[in-house]
Amino acid sequence: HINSQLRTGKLVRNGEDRKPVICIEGNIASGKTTCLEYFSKTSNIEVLTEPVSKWRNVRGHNPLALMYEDPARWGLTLQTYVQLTVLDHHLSQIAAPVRMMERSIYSAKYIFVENLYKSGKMPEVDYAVLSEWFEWIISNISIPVDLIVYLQTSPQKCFDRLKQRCREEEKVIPLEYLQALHHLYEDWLINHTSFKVPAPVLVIPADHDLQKMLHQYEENREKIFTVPR
Ligand code: DCP
Repeated sequence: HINSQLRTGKLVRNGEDRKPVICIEGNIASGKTTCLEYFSKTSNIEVLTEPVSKWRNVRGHNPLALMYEDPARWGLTLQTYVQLTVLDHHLSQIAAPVRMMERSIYSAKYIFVENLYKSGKMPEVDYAVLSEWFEWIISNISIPVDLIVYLQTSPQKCFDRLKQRCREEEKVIPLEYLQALHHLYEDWLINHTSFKVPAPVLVIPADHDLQKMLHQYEENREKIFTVPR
């Protein structure tokens, strides 16, 4: 079953014939990139990592750094650009029978924009404009997601990894920021108390060291690629 799905990439849903899309979700530094890298070695899978390099350099500007320096001033700027670049990923032609991608337009809105607004760092008018854009996009453009793989971490673990990887822009991130994102993720994907979940969720505990994580990815391979029909 898994092999035939991988070979043909066919997924028939609502009479529509298209290739399955799997989104990898999780907190900052939860290990999404490692997960995607691991599965990129599988043939017949196309892997799209997040366009974070674009967020650090748009025509010579760094909206990611600006957002961390002054979220109230630059949150809208970054999140508008994130929404565009992620939408571009969702809409790009799928080159292999299955697509795996980092995050989605949904988490950009339900986690990051929501967090900026809820924590009082985004003016209400900015939130309203971003929300109008988002609502327009998801009501007018088909953005299929067939499975969400949620890398579930503790905020403390992400904080430790963040300090280790030392990305310049992220040096200012406090533990509380990761805790807030964690709660938004849990309410969305585990407790189902906030926003509509666009696809079935597979939870993978992701606090473990690299070896154990790779082992778990292998153990979950079948579940991941036998995308629910
Ligand atoms: N970011 C943001 N708003 C978004 C998406 C991301 O402010 N809508 C920020 C958070 C991080 C940076 O962009 O500082 C990169 O975010 P990710 O968590 O998506 O990427 P990582 O590289 O941290 O993922 P991982 O370590 O899990 O591979």
